[in-house]
Amino acid sequence: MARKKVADLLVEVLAKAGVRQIYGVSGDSLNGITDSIRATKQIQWIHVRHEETAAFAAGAEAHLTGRLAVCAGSCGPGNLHLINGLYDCHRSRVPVLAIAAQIPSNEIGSGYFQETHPEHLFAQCSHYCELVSQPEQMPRVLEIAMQTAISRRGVAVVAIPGDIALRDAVEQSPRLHFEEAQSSVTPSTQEIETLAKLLNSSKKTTILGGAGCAGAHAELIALAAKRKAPIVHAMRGKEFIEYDNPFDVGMTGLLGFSSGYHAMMNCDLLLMIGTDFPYQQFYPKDATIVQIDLRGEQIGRRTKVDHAYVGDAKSTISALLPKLNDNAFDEHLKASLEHYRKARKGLDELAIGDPGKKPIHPQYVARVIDELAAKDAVFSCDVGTPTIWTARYLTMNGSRRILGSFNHGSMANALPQAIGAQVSHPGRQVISLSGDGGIAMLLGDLLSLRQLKLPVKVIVFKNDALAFVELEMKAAGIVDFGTDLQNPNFADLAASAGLLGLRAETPEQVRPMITEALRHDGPALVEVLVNRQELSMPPTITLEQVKGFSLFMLKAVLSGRGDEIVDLAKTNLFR
Ligand SMILES: Cc1ncc(C[n+]2csc(CCOP(=O)(O)OP(=O)(O)O)c2C)c(N)n1
Repeated sequence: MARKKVADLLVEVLAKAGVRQIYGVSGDSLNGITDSIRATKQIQWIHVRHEETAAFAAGAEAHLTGRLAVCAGSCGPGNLHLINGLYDCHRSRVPVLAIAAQIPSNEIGSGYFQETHPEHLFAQCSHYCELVSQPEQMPRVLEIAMQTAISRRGVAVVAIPGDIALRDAVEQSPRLHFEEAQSSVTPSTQEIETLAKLLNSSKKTTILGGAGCAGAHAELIALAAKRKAPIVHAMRGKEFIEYDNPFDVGMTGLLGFSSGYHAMMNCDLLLMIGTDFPYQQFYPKDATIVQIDLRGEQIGRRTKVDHAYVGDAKSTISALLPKLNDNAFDEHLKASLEHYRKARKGLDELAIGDPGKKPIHPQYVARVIDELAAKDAVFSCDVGTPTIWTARYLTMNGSRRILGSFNHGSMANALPQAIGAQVSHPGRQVISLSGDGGIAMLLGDLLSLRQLKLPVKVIVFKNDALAFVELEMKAAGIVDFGTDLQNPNFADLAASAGLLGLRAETPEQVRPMITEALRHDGPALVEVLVNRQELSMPPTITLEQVKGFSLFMLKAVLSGRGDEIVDLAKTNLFR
């Protein structure tokens, strides 16, 4: 019988921990590991075209399953390409292990071909990054890496030279045999008492919830019901908070709209739960601010905080609920809900498909996707305007999921994340809302959809621009520059890559084409020619920004581009 190699042991440990696929691009220093993967039936090698895709895909899998996902890159450039995707995984706090193959161990430090130092390179985007320099370290280093990624939620990297992977294993089997910890964290009884008193004495509480509210939907709603508190959510909280929620008043911040903004600004107590919502200017100045977070280091990073509690959302709210009184004052809630109704109406009015009107409103495209998508669809949205349309027009229901690059904010995330979603959830409908800039940035992996037989549906919002940046420039009073995209016909391009390729030029074509794509038994891409000038500005506009807009208009008129002026009156988001 062939002797077990370090690479075999590595694959065995991963398989035993439930890893079913590894995303990556092969290369000499990885050959030992890919060869062990080939030899096992338990783990599939998911061959993508760019390592960044591999990292994003692993991150998507980890986000959807809550379990460890794995990506790999060969030495030097191969693992450098992982970095941006790993930053995204790390900042989104999803457990991902990266296997960074390294040059031959006896060449390290000599400036050898493709030499880099992964321990330094990955330091900022991982909780743990170690080099395996002899077989005796395995599987211990790998197991520590896995434990760290899972327990601290984030990235761990194992750098392993190709020659070490091919050496005989010293230990013969995995060392760790325990289930993942399922502990809960609750503030002390005294703290819960104080928190209850605070809440009971507030008439106008607003809740701001984030991804930390996952799994605490019922508790959150019960809390809001008792305290008649409107609930604002951050983008990463959308999939966990928005559905079946009579207290929902939408979002604030750069993606949000006026009702979320005003609910936060008009409260006397802001209760932040499981959120690291980043924009300081959207926090109230005069309200008492209470923050509950599982991670103490997170508290007070964004705003002044008057009272802080370390605990998870579910157990903290559960402990709190019996101590809360019913709030007799419901004016704040009523006003916030009414505001939301109006804001929602305004948003809905922007999502119409005026017959014959070109270019098409992107909001309409998002609305149609929302209406046609499966009840348990997984959506991914590119950074840029697709994230805004996702925030505003995709409806959650507790089964649907959303993937994005909401903390790291990297372009080109949607297609790679859709790949990870579809690989790990073969039976589910996966839809990528892609920008034309975003899809082009990792275009090579459109080819992966056919090669890997993944029936992902890609909807390209084709506005021939880096439109979000263009909008930022306008808001800052800068004439837009460097944002034009000269695009191919993405539908033809997709067709030549073996996908169903469709192109919607009029609103009338949007629904039938998206329907056809969703029904298609295989990957499909629909490019929709959408309006480049669609306004997607934040809920309040500061004086500075108004000035910016006027300045932009002036400059645009002076440079003969008056026709491109954004029609501010078109939106009622600023009310
Ligand atoms: C890797 C990376 N490069 C640049 C940016 C800055 N950026 C943010 S959104 C955006 C435009 C995205 O364009 P596109 O995908 O076409 O979407 P649109 O906003 O036009 O709908 C850019 C360039 C970024 N976030 N990430």
